[in-house]
Amino acid sequence: MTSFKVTRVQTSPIDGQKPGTSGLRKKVKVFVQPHYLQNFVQSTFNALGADKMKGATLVVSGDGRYYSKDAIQIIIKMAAANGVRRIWVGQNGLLSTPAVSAVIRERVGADGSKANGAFILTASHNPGGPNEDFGIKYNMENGGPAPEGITDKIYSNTTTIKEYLIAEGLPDVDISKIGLGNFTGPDGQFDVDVFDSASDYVKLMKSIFDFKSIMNLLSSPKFSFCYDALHGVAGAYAKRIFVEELGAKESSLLNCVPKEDFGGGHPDPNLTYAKELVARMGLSKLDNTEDPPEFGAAADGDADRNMVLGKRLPYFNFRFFVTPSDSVAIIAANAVQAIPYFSGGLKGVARSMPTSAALDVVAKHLNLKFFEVPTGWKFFGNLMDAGMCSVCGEESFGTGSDHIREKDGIWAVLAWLAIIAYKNKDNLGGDKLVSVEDIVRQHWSTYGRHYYTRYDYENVDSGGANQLMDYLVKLQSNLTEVNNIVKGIRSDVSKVVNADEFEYKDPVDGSISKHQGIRYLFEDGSRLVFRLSGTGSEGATIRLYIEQYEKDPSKIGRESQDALAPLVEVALKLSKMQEYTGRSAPTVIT
Ligand code: VG1
Ligand code: CO
Repeated sequence: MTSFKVTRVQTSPIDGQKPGTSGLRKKVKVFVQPHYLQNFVQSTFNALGADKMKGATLVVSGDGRYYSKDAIQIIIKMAAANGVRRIWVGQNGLLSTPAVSAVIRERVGADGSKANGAFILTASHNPGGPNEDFGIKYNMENGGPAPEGITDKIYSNTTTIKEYLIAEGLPDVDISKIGLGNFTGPDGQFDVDVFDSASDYVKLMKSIFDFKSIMNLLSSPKFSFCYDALHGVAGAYAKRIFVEELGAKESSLLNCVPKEDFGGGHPDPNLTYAKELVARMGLSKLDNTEDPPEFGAAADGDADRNMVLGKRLPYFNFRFFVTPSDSVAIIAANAVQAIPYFSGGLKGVARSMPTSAALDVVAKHLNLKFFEVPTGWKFFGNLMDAGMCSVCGEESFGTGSDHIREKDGIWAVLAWLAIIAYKNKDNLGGDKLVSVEDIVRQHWSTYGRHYYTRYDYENVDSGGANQLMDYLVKLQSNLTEVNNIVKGIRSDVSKVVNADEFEYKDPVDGSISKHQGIRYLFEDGSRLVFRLSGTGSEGATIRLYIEQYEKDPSKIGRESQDALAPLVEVALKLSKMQEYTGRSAPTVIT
């Protein structure tokens, strides 16, 4: 057995290692600087405590982006030196973010061991490659992202760090082959277990959904399906689940080979970046090829996000887009009937603050506990651990449930397939499929429709972005002035009745999170929300969220950009967007 020694390497603090909404994300060029990754990893070990690390089992893997393989070898050596007993690595270093969460919660090692936490190597929906982004975050024993208490401690450790520990004499581990490697160090035995990236996750999905009913749907000549992994890690799971388990055609998969640079694309599943899927869903008739698929979906780099599209008639240039805010509401409304895991009822539902209130209306109708939390998945975990929440979601293409403690892109697609299968259960022999569009329109006619859009201004000057936010906060102290400005812009929008910065008190541990977004709330339920992104790696990104509720069934069928035009105009002028950012249009509209 190869043995290793522990070396203490002198280092000094590096600026800017504060974890954002979901871990530390920076350009690869920043991460490869001497000691950069090492400082962050040691600061994490120190934040968790040497006692906790001694004898621990940690998962290390990610979405396979550029620099992951080097980072995995460094983390293995540092873990060994910090007294960790076992490292679990998905084959080739690949594990989707939801699969990491599932592995922490479900996997049992050959010797009966369970994982204590994980380093997830991803910058999620940010592009990858030598000139793009890398990222790292730590997940806890419950499978969820480290809470703010821990990430604050990690950050403060990065500002005082003096040394890190690394194993000397430990060879690089071959992570391309499944198997166990044993080594010895000063603390005794150290193992590296390379395992199949998909099997634990596939097993979990099979325990949640009725795969047989989804298979029936997929094999029906009336149904057709398309999944775009945007060359992210979802591809590794899509093939196993949709093709091998559920019998979808191999040709249903687009961009399902994981690549270090996501094929040069931006692995963000929205109408702007998921270009191939969008084309397949809307433009096929132009090429005289087949009809567009009935159902299309996409994932982001680490497979925790999802976009759901349906066929829309006429095909020309159209597809039916399900807003993520509607998606979580529709899943919650149908979960008990369509998904065996929920057959005993839902414990409660939750959404992030900027997500539309579509879920609120479902919660009210079904008499469910309801929570509104700040942006980022870490806030849902406490509710789920306390048995208060079953289904939750964010407007940013994140949907999930208490089966794990991360959002789950493939789970969301399976949930939609389960709902379509359920709605068509007595109808697969009939003539017309109950389509994605039918399901959404039925939902709107029962619950009303939340028109919703998000404008992102990416990579704007940080100074201007901060000034805009400061201005909007200041304005909030005088609602009369706000309403004068609003009336001057458009006389046909309702009145602002409240304006604040969102603050959250966790009902489980009592912790308080302040400054979680600026809200302008209107009398008719409309909302404007402004936030600065916490996941970018350069400059600032301003997110503007615009929402309007419509209960009148005769008015729920409009195009959302038309319905929201007055509020959009108010939002842009009220915030002086162009003045502060120099931008006349957003980078992305969803
Ligand atoms: C964004 C989204 C947020 C999501 C986060 C991580 O954060 O708005 O809802 O939880 O990304 O998603 P921000 O701070 O940039 O708005 V993922 O899939 O990038 O880990
Ligand atoms: Co992601």
